[in-house]
Amino acid sequence: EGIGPQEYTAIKLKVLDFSPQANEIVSQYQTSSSIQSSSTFYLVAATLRPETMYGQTNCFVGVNIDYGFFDIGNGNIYITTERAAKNMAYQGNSLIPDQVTCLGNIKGSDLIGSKVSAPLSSYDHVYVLPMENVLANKGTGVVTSVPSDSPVDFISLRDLKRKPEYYKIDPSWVENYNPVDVIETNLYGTQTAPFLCESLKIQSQKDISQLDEAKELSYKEGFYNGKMAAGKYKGMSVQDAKPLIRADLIASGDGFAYAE
Ligand code: A2H
Repeated sequence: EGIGPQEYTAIKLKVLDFSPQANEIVSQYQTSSSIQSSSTFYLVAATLRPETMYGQTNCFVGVNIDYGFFDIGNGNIYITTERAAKNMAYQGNSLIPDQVTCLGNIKGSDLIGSKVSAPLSSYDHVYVLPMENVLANKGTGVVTSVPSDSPVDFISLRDLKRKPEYYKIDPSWVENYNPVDVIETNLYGTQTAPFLCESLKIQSQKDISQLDEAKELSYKEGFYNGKMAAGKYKGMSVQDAKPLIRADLIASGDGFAYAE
């Protein structure tokens, strides 16, 4: 992954409705007064491509990953791994206290089916879904999914659409969610990830090495030769638009800088 820290943008996906399992767990913490009933919850995802946020179609968690409810003050609770919450607290961000308190825990599997609001997405709300390739020790352990520009996101969403019963999800959480046109490149058009997955004949989210190859190709072409095909900076090069969109997300309170 190169030398030096990765500069992520943390994206706050506000919880609109918890899944029934998550609701049960949160209710218990509220009954025992660990969590206040008036709290606002956010799943916090870490991305290296803030300029793609227009194309978010869902949020991915790992079913076996342990997440915590972290009190960041003012009735706001972030759902991330404990490791990420500790890192956030160290980073001198004035919006995050130096000490974040863990108010409770939840497994990724219990978050599946929760309804969240994804900043800048063209979808009004998106769902929390399972992905096998989410790493517990990278970023926040929460991945926001952009299937137009991320090959692993595209293939994982396609797996869920093809086998909803195997992944134990409701088909309505995926069936009307499709890749959006976000970035245009000369080589791949506006659907970079679907194009590369098709040409490399990637079968499923288990094809790790081909997914890595597709990730490299899409990242290079999108960053160096891409033009925005959506949003406020439509027509601008990705290289120029990326820092502007990141700054906008931070200014609106929908995102913050996160490094590791
Ligand atoms: B990226 P790097 Cl459109 N486990 O965001 C697995 N993957 C994770 C993760 C975790 N715990 N945390 C973050 N990620 C993903 C957008 C995106 C990303 C696009 C295209 C490529 C891309 C939408 N998903 O990543 O290993 C996140 O997905 C490829 C560069 O630190 C994050 O950015 O380089 C990226 O991996 C960080 O991966």
